[in-house]
This record gives sequence, C-alpha cells and structure tokens, in this order.
Amino acid sequence: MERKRALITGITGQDGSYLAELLLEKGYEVHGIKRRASSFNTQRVDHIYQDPHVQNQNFVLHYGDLSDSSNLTRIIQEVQPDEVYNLAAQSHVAVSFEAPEYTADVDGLGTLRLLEAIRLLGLEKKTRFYQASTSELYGLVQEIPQKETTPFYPRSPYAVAKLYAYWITVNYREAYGMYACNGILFNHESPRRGETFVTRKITRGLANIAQGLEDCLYMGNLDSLRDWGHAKDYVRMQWMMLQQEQADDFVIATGVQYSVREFIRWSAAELGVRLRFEGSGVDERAVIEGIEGNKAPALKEGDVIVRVDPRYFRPAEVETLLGDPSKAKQKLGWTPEISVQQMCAEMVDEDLKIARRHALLKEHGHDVPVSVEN
Ligand code: NDP
Ligand code: GDR
Repeated sequence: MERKRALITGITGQDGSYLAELLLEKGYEVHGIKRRASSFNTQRVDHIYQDPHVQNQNFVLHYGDLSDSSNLTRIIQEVQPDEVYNLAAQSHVAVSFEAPEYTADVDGLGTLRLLEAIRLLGLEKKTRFYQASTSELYGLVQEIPQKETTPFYPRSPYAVAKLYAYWITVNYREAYGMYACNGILFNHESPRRGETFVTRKITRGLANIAQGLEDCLYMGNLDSLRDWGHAKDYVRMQWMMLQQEQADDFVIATGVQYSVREFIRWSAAELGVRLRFEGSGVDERAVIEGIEGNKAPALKEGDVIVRVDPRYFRPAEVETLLGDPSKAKQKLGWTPEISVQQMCAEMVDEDLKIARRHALLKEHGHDVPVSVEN
C-alpha cells in the first residue's frame, strides 16, 4: 500500500514539530511549509531533517507562506496530500493587537486560501483538512466549562481572525462535502513552546534567574486562568480527528484550570525555591521565602524575582478558560496522559539545562541571549 502523504503548515512551530514526529512514526510521508527567514528557523525539526540528496525522502520542507495563494496552490498540487494540517498562524494574542491586519490575513484568509486551493485542484474528495482552532474563540466566556456548543465571543484580533477560519472550515465542509474539521484546542505547552508565551516565559525566566543570568521576571495578568495541557497529547488528537468516518469539530482540553500565579509557584518549587506573593495589582511581587537544594545558586531569601509590569496587560483580556473535552473522550477515546504539573517540571528541567549552558558561556566571556518580551 502506498504510504499516506501529509502536508503540515506551521511545521517549524511547537505543534508542527510534534505532529511531524508522530506522522513519521506512523509511516507517513511528511511535507511541511517553512517560511523564508534571514536566519535558520528550523530548530524544532532539525532532528528529523533529511538530506534532500538522499533518495526516498519521507520528510520534505517547502518554502511558502499563508499569505501567498499561488505558492500554496503549487505546493498542494505537487504534494497531492491525503491530509492537510493547517497549524501555521501568527499565534500570539498580544502581538495580534499590534499587527491586526497581518494576523487577519494569515490566520483568517490563510485558511481560506488552503481550502480554496484544495477545491480548485479537484482534491476536495481526497484531501482531509484539519484547522487549528482555539479556545480563544470563547473569549469573554458565555458558559463554564466551554464545549462545542458554547457561543463564541472573541476578544482579540487573533481570535476574530480564527473565528473566520473556524467558520470557513465549517462552510467548506457543508458546501462542498469536504472532510474538514476544527480542533478547538485549549492552551498546550511543552519545552518547545515559543519563549514569549506565558508558561515558557516563566520556566525560562526563572531558570535564567536561578543561574544568575537575569534578576527579575516581569509579568502581566497573574490572575488569568487557563486550562493547560501538553502539546504531545494534543497533536495525537489532531491526527485522530482526521481518521474518523465523518468530519466533526472537537474541544480538546484537560478540564482543569489554574492561574498564572500558580504556574509561577510550581516552576519556582521545581527549582527548589519557595515563593511568597506580596502586594496587589501592579505592585504584586514574588519574594523568596526559602531555598532547598542547589538548582538556584544565584538566589537568596528575600530576593524579589517576579514583578508585575502593566506593559504586558492586554487591551482586552480573556480572564478564564476551562474546557469540557467529553465529546473527544466519548467519540474518539482520547484522554490526556501528561498532567500540567508533570509538564511544568519537564519545561523547568529543559530550561535549566539551557540556562546552565549559558551561565558557563558567560563565565568564559561569551554573550548569551537573555531578554524576552510579551
Ligand atoms: P507556533 O507559534 O509555535 O507556530 C506557528 C507556526 O506558523 C510556525 O511554524 C510559524 O513559522 C508559522 N507561521 C507563522 N506565520 C506564517 C505565515 N505567514 N506563513 C506560513 N507559516 C507561518 O504555534 P503553535 O505550534 O503553538 O500552534 C499551532 C497552531 O495552533 C497555531 O495556528 C495556533 O494559533 C493554534 N493554537 C495553538 C494553541 C496552543 O496553545 N499552542 C491552542 C490553540 C490553537 P516560524 O517558525 O517561521 O515563525
Ligand atoms: P494565550 O497564551 O493568550 O492564552 O494564547 P499566553 O501564554 O500568551 O497567555 C496566557 C495568559 O497569561 C497571561 N499573562 C501573560 N502572557 C504572556 N504571553 N506574557 C506575560 O508576561 C503574561 N503575564 C500574564 C495572558 O494575559 C493570558 O491571559 C495561547 C496561544 O498559543 C494561542 O495561539 C492559542 O490559540 C491560545 O493559547 C489557546
């Protein structure tokens, strides 16, 4: 039997890299779209990269961009994919307030361009389509917990663009009989998470502080509540969604929520640091109450290592998200295997390894990257 071919947009991102690994394990030929950048941007997939001079490649990267219809059409024509996973996006909510038009183009119209390319190439009965929809669609939540039938109320240019993408996916399913699904995924993280999303900003920042590379981590809204899972569990679900008899939309979540403050506390505990939160609002800060072990050699009791900086507040915030994954559990038999606490420990561990390497470089007079925004 011929092996299945998948095309992943956003293959260089967190989810794209885990999904590519999963599909390769399953025997797929995996094609991915990467953007041209002035420096290398394939770190997350370098370990599965194959020399293009070798015959019978099962991992192939194509240059492309979701803003470019002709490019997308050419790639889809060349690849003739059985499955398309549309993971590419300007995926940062805060950045979408600064670049709303670009975000609408890539995250909203980009989805249309892919669906339309599949249709115009006559592949609408062959190619199955997965759209990376998001819990941000619920925004100002209308029901707790949120499930597939909960009304949407987007609160950012990112979420509004993703709302268009959600509905155009449903529309192509209904209008042209395409197998097209939305996975409405709640936040999912990993050691490969982008450095400016809140979990990674915390684990990376605290690991750097523990190694003496930074003094203090500046954060936005600590009260924000999120339902966090592990990206590895969530990409498994993306694949499962395209293996059903009929296309459908599913909420993917853990069903448990925690605050940003709690995530900070767990990360610090993983470094052997006990924190006390003092003050409130923009004056809130985390002070070290006690230290155990030797993972944080640069710290001492009484140090203030986290402060609130209003520059990280958003013009409109999504205060609380909590998903109900019952439909995915019942219909697809999916359950997450990695808890948020295990995930936090894994992320701290990986960031500590990087921080230790950087501390060593610094000791020998080399420059190291430390700062992180958003
Ligand atoms: P990342 O930000 O890690 O990855 C985004 C990917 O999209 C990167 O490969 C990026 O390329 C690529 N990309 C960005 N702009 C373009 C463009 N104009 N043309 C082509 N490619 C582009 O996101 P995640 O892996 O975390 O998320 C994957 C998808 O799932 C996104 O669509 C996101 O919005 C959505 N989502 C994510 C959730 C999460 O918690 N992670 C939850 C719900 C939905 P480059 O590497 O060059 O920047
Ligand atoms: P989110 O993720 O906006 O939910 O979108 P992010 O990790 O950026 O923020 C989560 C919550 O933490 C609060 N927060 C901060 N966030 C960042 N980035 N930096 C800070 O310093 C900070 N301080 C507090 C935020 O205000 C927010 O409430 C992610 C992305 O992956 C989207 O692409 C995806 O669709 C959704 O998750 C589900």
